Amino acid sequence: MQTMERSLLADFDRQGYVILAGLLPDEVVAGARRAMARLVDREASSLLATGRIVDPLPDAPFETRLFDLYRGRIDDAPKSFRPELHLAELFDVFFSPALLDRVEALLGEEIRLYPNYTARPKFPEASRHLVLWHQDGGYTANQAALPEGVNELRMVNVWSPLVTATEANGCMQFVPGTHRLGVVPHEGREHYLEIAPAVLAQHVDRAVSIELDPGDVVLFHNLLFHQGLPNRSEHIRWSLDWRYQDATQPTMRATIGHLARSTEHPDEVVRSREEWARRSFV
Ligand SMILES: O=C(O)CCC(=O)C(=O)O
Repeated sequence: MQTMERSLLADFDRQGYVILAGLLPDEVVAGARRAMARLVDREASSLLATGRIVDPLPDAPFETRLFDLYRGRIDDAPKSFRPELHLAELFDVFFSPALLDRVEALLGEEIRLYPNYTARPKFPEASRHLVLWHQDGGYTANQAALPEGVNELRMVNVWSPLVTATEANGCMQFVPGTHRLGVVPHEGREHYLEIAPAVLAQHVDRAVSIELDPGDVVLFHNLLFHQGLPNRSEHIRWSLDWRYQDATQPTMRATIGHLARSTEHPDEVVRSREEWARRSFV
């Protein structure tokens, strides 16, 4: 095993996350921002067509346009984009060879892009965009329903910003080491689940802020306690989050995702931007 892989595995195992600074090249980030800008264009066209706005603000900056379009009707704004992400440019993000090499070190050779990939335009001060302390496993796992021989879903979560993410605009926070606690109780809140307060209180003082630049990627365990801080800036905190899974396991969802690497089913692997754009959220 190479030194890079050894330290990746050791850090991931110890703290439950690893930051890969500058992993995505500038042109990949620029492509992803262009793709998101097209989604914003679509929102503007639909608002215009239904008479909800008179000015589609074509010259507003990427960092504020979607927010500006929904000013005064924030509750109607999209919280996230998901099926819309079959856009050619995002192939370079989700199927980045450098990223998949790291994921392969963690999960092995059979890798699925899990059917949970999301772009989040986190608006300033909007509670409906606030993701509370949770474990992804708290959403996915009905542990009792796991097939025989499967103790846990082997997954790696990925988060990467499309604008610089800081404490001020709502970067992620993690509590290192909490991936070792298993799935803890969660409670339903208005928009999302939240880790039960009595459990959270025992760990939250060790939270760290994950401030990242575009191109940086953080990999984290799907049982790690994490949240997005509130956005107290005047612009949108745009980010992408997605997950890979050991493709020999079931997704435990009605959707099956897309193969990213496979020696068992090489014909089913997504191989190009065109193919990614042709496929859909399944
Ligand atoms: O981007 C955020 O604020 C939250 C994202 C998240 O919870 C996740 O990626 O699992």
